[in-house]
Amino acid sequence: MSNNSGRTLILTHADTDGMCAGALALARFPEARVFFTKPVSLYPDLEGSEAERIIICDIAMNRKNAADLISLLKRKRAEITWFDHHPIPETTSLEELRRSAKRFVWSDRMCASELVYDYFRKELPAERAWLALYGAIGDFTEEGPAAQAIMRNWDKHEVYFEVCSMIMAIKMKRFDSYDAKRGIVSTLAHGSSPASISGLVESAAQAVAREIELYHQAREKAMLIGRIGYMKELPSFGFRGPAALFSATVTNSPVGMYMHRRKDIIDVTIRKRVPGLMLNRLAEFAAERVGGSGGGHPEAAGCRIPMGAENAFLEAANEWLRKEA
Ligand SMILES: [Mn+2]
Repeated sequence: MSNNSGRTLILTHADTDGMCAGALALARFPEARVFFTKPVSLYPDLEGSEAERIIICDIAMNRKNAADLISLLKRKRAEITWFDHHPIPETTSLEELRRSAKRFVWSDRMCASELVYDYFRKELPAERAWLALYGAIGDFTEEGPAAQAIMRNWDKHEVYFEVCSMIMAIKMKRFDSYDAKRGIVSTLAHGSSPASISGLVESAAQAVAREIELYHQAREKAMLIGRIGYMKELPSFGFRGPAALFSATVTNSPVGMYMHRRKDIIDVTIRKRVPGLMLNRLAEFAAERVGGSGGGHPEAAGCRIPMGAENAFLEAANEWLRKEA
């Protein structure tokens, strides 16, 4: 990160929920600068910042460096407010995090955008509630009571059109860079609609066409081990969630996975088509069995595992399914 001298810094996740949470924070602090980060890069980003106020949105606490991050939170002079909804790793606790950041706003029932909206709602225009809904739809929490209470005020179809245009468009090259995403965040913070962004709806339509093609590829290529359908190595970066889901759909399995090699590790994306399964637990269990790491949400999870461990990983995931589901 460069030029860290501004007063307010927003550090957020580059997915739909993170962008909407960041936009809500930016609507509250319009002079803030927005940077995208990830759990692994939060520490250096925080350490390098001289901002007086730092708002962290939608970034999970990393279990591996939790202790370092907590001591950094305590050391920083900045007023740090951290909004998150990812599971708290067992290497720390909610109480410890609440003692360490100035404010640690956490729930496992709302997405980050809903949390930020709820926190600043009195200082925001009423229509910024749309961003809470966009984030909820992006992160699959829109059926929760908080999102439903907001949704009743608005035209659902319009809300879905806007956010789904954005969700699909950021899968395409034109909108997947941090600069393009910063542009979207600023548009959202000002109250303009995602679909009004030049080229966004066209990119969304292209993404939809690619996704339909992906479904047809899944019908040909998806494999099955136990109760898990999976695919490997498609030219589909940005489409890993649907690749995992379609692998489950076409093999009539409860769980689907997509595996993608990056350097000497395998990135695994996991989705499900049955209610109730805690995919984050499955990911943790099966990845740790083969010396990798995993996590995420009950609805959508992911792992990194060593190359060559794919079959042992799938066996471990099936073992978890036999025990837990
Ligand atoms: Mn999120």
